[in-house]
Amino acid sequence: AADCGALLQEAERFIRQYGTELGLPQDATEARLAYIKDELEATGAYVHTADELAYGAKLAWRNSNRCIGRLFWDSLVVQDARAAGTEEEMAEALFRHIDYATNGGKIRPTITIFAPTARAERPRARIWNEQLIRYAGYRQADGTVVGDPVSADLTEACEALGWRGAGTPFDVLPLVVEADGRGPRWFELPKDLVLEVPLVHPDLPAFAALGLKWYAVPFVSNMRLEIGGLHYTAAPFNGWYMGTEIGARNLADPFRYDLLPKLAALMGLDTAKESTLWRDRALVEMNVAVLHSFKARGVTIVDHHTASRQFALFAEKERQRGRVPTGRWSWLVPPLSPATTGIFHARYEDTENKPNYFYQPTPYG
Ligand code: HEM
Ligand code: NRG
Repeated sequence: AADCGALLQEAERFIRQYGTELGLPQDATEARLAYIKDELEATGAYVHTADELAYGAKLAWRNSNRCIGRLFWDSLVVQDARAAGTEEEMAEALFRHIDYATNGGKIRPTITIFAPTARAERPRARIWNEQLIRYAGYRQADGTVVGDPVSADLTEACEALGWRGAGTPFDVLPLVVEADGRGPRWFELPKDLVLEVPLVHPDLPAFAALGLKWYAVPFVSNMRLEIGGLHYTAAPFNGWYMGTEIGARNLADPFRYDLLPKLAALMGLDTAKESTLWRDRALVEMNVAVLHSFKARGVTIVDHHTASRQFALFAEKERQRGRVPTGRWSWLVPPLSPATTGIFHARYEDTENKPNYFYQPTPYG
């Protein structure tokens, strides 16, 4: 009952914002608040309506200061999976999410929301994966990693649960989920659910020989969605990729796939001197290949110039609505040719509003 007051305050803030933005009659909001107050006193928690849940998830996206893709916040599709009480039911809902959102390449921004908790440190549902689809990383005796180094710890955790991967650089990790204090249990993803894009370059035929690919859809699955004081500790969401996430970071970072030296060699660049800008030239062609390959396969993707303009439009619309567009410049600014985009030359207030998506402790390792 002590922190019931804090929860009520958070609930009230959210319910009032919900009512105001959707133009609900004042007495409906007051009645809803009175109901929630009773529910909180009786049970220590309250239950969002399906509409509150859906709007809360959208608001959380709108408030995500590190996200450049927020122009489309109001079109998020919400799958209510609060009733999933077993690992099997969670896996089923996740498979459905992947299938619906992937949509053969015409990606639909979607979120699946599992059971909430009033106390974030006591989650009922958790997903161990950082993303529903990600490549394993296998630590080798010599300290190198086969696959994606970012997944090395989770890969070892999966192996400790009995999972064995093929050992290629692009093995899709299994889903690892916990429901209501049980588990974890792991589930191999059905192959036909995982859309991938083989990477080719529009005018470097030799590029294909690198044998690269990436998965079509980023499903962020390790963040906590907070709405009105309730914590949804399993609430995986997806939009589509901005090309630089793959081409300038995942495949290029020295601590990820680290492919710029290989590509530069393939391009015949002089890598003995930094001043040839071989890194920059390889980086551009890597990003050309990513955007070209996704488009060739009919998979939704956005380049960083278009995304920056979409973000400026989002900020403009927010101001028109009388709201302050918030953002974190260091994340919004793209990692390729930053100063060619408007974001580089803009400034945003990094105020953290709720509802929002937050980091939470890793449940393994
Ligand atoms: C971060 C783009 C949809 C929530 C990001 C980042 C990019 C991006 C480029 C930075 C990622 C990084 O540097 O690692 C997009 C695009 C979308 C989209 C192009 C297309 C529709 C969404 C959706 C949500 C969302 C649907 C939630 C409902 C977030 C959050 C972060 C983020 C919470 C911060 C992640 C972190 O801190 O690791 N987004 N996004 N985004 N986005 Fe979006
Ligand atoms: N940089 C990560 C993905 C982070 C989220 N990005 C999005 N989110 N586009 C990567 O895998 O490269 N989204 O929901 O679309």
